[in-house]
Amino acid sequence: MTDTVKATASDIKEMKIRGAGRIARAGASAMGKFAEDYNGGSLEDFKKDIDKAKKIILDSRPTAVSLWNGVQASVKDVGSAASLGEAKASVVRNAASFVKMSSSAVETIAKIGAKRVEKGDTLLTHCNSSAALGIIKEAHLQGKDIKVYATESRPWRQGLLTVKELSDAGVDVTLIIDSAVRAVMKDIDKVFVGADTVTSNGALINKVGTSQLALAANEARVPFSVCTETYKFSPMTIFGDMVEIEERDCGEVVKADEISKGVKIYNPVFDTTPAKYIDAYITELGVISPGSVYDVMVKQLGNDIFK
Ligand code: RUB
Repeated sequence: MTDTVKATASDIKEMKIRGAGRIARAGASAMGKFAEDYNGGSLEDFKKDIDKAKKIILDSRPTAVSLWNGVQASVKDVGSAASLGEAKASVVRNAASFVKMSSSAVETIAKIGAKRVEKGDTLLTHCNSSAALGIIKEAHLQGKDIKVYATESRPWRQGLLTVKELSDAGVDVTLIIDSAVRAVMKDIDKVFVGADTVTSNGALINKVGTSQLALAANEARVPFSVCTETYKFSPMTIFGDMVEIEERDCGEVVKADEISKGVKIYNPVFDTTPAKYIDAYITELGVISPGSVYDVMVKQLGNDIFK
């Protein structure tokens, strides 16, 4: 197996590469590099080896379907290739086109979403989502004079990346601890978060804490929008598959010497926000309701999926 595949999987597992869009692009790029460097003998060997490479990448993080979709998009033509050369070329081509499509989707979402931000708005975001931050930075560039509250996002504290990115861009940003969300909600006009996976019934799986933020927004009648590329829509959920919520090591929450022996620690890193708390999905295809997610999925996959 190439070093790139193993190194990418390890970087994703250890969160050196993180965020649903980034891991999808990294996974696709690793598949492209694997195909480019492949010097095995036959098409049959390549098919077996690329399946192994795919598994290594997909096993790195279980929740974000973007990773699955990025890898799958890269290998989709291997099965129908007539020669080894054709199979390799298809993976290189498809991986590059996924990466290009993914980056351009984030730019389109920024343009579409910025229209939903009004002059003087105070926004709230959670964790570190490139799709959500794209919208916020675009609104700022358009001179909308916004303020942003960003959650710390324990235990990895991705909120520190968010406040750096926003303050570097010149945005007026305030860091809050995760439990301060309800305390600041009275000052918030709109919430923008990202997505790891979106299910066929319009529910959102995103960084743990997103669902309580959505509840607080709902109680205060603050619009809650999810900023997401449509490759974070999970086709498997149409067929009833559940989304696995990743649990990470308890050492990420607290050091062993900070806590009494025998105390259990539970560290789920994502949670599920039901569709009823979501006002809009802001995607590269436009602003859609949670109830339209299924239709978009089926349109993208084609009706053949039911055969
Ligand atoms: C990141 C997270 C982000 C989504 C969307 O979690 O939950 O909100 O991945 O990000 P983690 P993006 O840090 O555990 O990967 O919009 O960049 O794809």
